[in-house]
Amino acid sequence: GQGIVAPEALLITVAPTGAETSKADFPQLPTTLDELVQTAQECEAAGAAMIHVHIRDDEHRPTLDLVRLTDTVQALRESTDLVVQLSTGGSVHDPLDSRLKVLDAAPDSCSLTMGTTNFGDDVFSNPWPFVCELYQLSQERQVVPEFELFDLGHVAALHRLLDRYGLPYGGSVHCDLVMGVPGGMPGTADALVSAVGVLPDQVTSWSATGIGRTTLPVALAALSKGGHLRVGMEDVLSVRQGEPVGSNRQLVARAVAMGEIAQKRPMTTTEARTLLGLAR
Ligand code: KMH
Ligand code: ZN
Repeated sequence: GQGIVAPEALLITVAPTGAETSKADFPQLPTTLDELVQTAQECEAAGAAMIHVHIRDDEHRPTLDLVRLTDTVQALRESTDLVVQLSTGGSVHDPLDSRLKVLDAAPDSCSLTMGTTNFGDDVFSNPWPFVCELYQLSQERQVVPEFELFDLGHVAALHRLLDRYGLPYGGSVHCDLVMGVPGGMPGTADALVSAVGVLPDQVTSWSATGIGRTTLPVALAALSKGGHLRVGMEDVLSVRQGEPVGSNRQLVARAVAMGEIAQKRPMTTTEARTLLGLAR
């Protein structure tokens, strides 16, 4: 009969830190392990189900130090039920071999960017042989990749990767459209619709995030196209013009509110594991 349809579940991923913003410029940025754990707990309580992690050293500089990464994965597992995704993107200065070693920290998931992109005044380097090596390593180590798509060419590369090497560990294919990076695809509804329209058939879920002022147009377009959301201080530092983000929890809460308007409820961590093909 007629009635209220149960809301669909919305995966909210929080990317609380990133590698680009300095602690000096933005003291609210979680850079220590304690701050990260507290942020993770707050964001889980607010409705996030996955965390995309970049870590910092004692001077708050981005690092891919393996001991720290391993400790971070363990601390997040002990203090939350979030799906733990480590960034293999690191910062634009990290060498490719350190980025491959991230998988030694045995996260649930890892980011895997599908091609090189201009990144502001820098270059975020992801040569095809590196993409293939990282992908095969993720299959071997049983880590679920999240394919980061900064450009339409990255979507073409994902077709090529899946055709050549088959499905990821777990059998699900989850992508994240990273839009509005200066040098990547624009953070607009038109670009999102174009990219989503040509995703490989194997894709089982996708999220989107818009950098900076593109965050809201991208989130609204993603919701209307049936996508999931990534939010956090890695991607945006203002909630509106002139108002700095106070906490990652605030951005997760806003994503939950947008989802509610779209009649979607935040996905639980257990549902997220099922979605991503993570046995646990
Ligand atoms: N920090 C950027 C250069 C990822 O985490 O995989 C790359 C990045 C993507 O943030
Ligand atoms: Zn990242």
